[in-house]
Amino acid sequence: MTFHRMWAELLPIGRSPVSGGYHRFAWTGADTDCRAWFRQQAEERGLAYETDRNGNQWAWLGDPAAGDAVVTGSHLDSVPDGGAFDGPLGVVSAFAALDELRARGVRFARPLGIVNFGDEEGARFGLACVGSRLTAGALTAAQAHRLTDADGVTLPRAMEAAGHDPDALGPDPERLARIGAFVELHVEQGRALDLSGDRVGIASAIWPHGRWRFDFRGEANHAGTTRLDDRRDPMPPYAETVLAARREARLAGAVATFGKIAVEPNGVNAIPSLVRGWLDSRAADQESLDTVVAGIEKAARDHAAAHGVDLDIVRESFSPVVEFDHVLRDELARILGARTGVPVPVLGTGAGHDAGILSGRVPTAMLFVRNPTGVSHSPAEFAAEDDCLAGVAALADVLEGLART
Ligand code: HGY
Ligand code: MN
Ligand code: MN
Ligand code: MN
Repeated sequence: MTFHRMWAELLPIGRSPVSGGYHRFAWTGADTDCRAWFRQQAEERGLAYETDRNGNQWAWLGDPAAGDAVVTGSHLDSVPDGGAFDGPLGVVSAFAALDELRARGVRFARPLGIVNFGDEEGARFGLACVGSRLTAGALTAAQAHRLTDADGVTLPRAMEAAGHDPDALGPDPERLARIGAFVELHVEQGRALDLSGDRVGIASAIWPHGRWRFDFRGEANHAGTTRLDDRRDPMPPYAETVLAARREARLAGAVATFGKIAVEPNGVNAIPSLVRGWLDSRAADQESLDTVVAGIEKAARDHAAAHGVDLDIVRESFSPVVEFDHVLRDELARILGARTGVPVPVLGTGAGHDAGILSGRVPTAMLFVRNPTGVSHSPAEFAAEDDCLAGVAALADVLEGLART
């Protein structure tokens, strides 16, 4: 099946008819449909299919027990109203690259695996990269069991409802030990390749990043009858905190985003009792990130106190800086440079990936495919088909170079 046909099959799953954006949250119906698609791709190609204890899906050519496997893939879930490419491009390209290598008659000396990691975006349970974190031991089973969605459904119940037994969640060191190299192809989530005029690039590093929950608690009261001086309104200190986040991030050359908010009681004529905002912040280095978050926290506390509002700040997740494996990165650069005759650009990114989680355990690298708008986590996310096919060809060359007899 061609890249084009695979892409067309996935395209309608979980797409909003209104915005054209995707709503493929872990263990929902749309995610289940994507997972069924993955399994079908594996079986059509005669690959050995398995779901691991943490719900990640694998397709194998050759016996993974032989070890030193070359693995590629990404994720199929999305953020709320996400784009078509973030995640699926890496999975579709993996199958397409395998088809290309079979067409070239390449014989592999190492097992070749294709993976779909579960719940990369964390859109439903709040934590990103749940499948890879569990596998790498960066999230314990007990912590995973406590993850709950906005409707109060826990992760284990959601898995169960989607047909995955959650009893065995936990680290999977034997599986990781069988992987000799992991290469994730991903749409670029910025414009570096567009600006440099390249179709494909290699990742150098992922910025450290995290998510923090700010709970501003005040007192609900009537919007018409409560004098301004008598209010304990959590909305103004929240708003001041959003502005402080922008200021602090700019000062440090970092980024900070309040992109999700919950208000109680959420009535147009009621002063809120609670404003809960989630901060996502990222910086090129740990020190800058610490400075930004400390500055935002201080501003939030000062403004909350000035409004007689209580404040709790909880760090919900954190991912330290990732430097991808230098040996593997150089190998990718050599393989791709030999093919095209021009050096392949190497770039860093502020986006998190399963590759970042795995990189502490397995030699890991990433390929990026040009995104002319630079937009991601939005229906406007885009990559031209020619560039996607260039990505497939690059991935095929890399897999061939790594796994050939
Ligand atoms: O970077 C992110 O927000 C997610 O891990 N893709
Ligand atoms: Mn993403
Ligand atoms: Mn992604
Ligand atoms: Mn009334």
